[in-house]
Amino acid sequence: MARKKLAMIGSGMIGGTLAHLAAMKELGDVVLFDIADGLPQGKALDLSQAGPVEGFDAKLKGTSDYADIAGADVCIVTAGVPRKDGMSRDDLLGINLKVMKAVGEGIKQHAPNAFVICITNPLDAMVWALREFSGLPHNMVVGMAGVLDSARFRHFLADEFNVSVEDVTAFVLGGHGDTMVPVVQYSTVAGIPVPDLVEMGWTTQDKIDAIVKRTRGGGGEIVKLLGNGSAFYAPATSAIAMAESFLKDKKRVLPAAAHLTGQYGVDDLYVGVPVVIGEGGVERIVEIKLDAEAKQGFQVSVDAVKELLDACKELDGSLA
Ligand code: A3D
Repeated sequence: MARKKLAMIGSGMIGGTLAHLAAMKELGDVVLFDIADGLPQGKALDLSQAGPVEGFDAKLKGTSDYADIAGADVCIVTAGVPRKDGMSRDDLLGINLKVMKAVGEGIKQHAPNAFVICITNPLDAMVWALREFSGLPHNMVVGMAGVLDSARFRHFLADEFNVSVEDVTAFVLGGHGDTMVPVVQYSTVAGIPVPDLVEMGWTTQDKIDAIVKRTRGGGGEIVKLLGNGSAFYAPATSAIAMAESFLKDKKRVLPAAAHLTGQYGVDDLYVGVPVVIGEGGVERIVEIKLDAEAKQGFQVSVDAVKELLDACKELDGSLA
């Protein structure tokens, strides 16, 4: 069986970590693409030299030529500029929209059958624009945010309850940003919903509210600490989980920014919802029942995404 091929479009902090994880997991051969000359080549060579130590067999190639991504099974897009302290994700819009155009055209030409995972911020707008520029089917283009946001929520909950992260599940819906909606009613410890755990005296509502707030600001907290750049380990791991579900047809149920066509009352927007990812890309959108509070939060989030799309359409007439 031929090895799979993964193309990391953008070889910065997340791109390099993605390549490292993909190689360590032997998901396939890896192409690191970037416009910064030398960076993808340097990282590819460095990672290749980790192979003999770790014992992974993956060919890694660094390039600035889109022709090298030809035939990729998966493309993970981090190309663009990350958020700096004091900068909102939305400030990135103008710069990264142009990057999505170049990347979308590159994928369209060289890897039109790939499953494409977008990470570039502002996520929900960039994944929509990338899909438009690439012309790929909607089910083959998805945004990574929910796996990361729910991992942050799970980490904080596991810490609070002093239990294994493995036994904590959490759902975060809506756009990636300050309006995301961590859904407490669907978050559990070994199947026990968090509201029941509050009743059982495991924690207090105030503490859960504080965790929800910290989850929403999870990206910003790390940006502030790092001082230069944004989170990269957990974002990369999250995208690799999505890629793996596609490559191995695992059919995992993961929160992701998916194209909605009427689900949750939303049409032609990418918003974070639970989806099934398998060999067919996004194979199913899971429409869960939300309580009134989550519904309202979801709507605020959807409105924020809509606003960003309007801004994109204004910036690039071809998207209108
Ligand atoms: P960084 O280390 O700066 O890497 C970005 C790379 O993109 C750089 O190496 C650039 O040279 C490269 N690049 C710029 N323009 C192009 C282009 N036209 N074609 C190819 N490559 C290009 O950033 P990072 O890896 O830390 O973050 C990447 C993106 O992910 C940023 O937009 C972040 O805001 C975003 N991000 C999203 C999440 C989500 O949860 C959605 C989390 C963390 C970061």
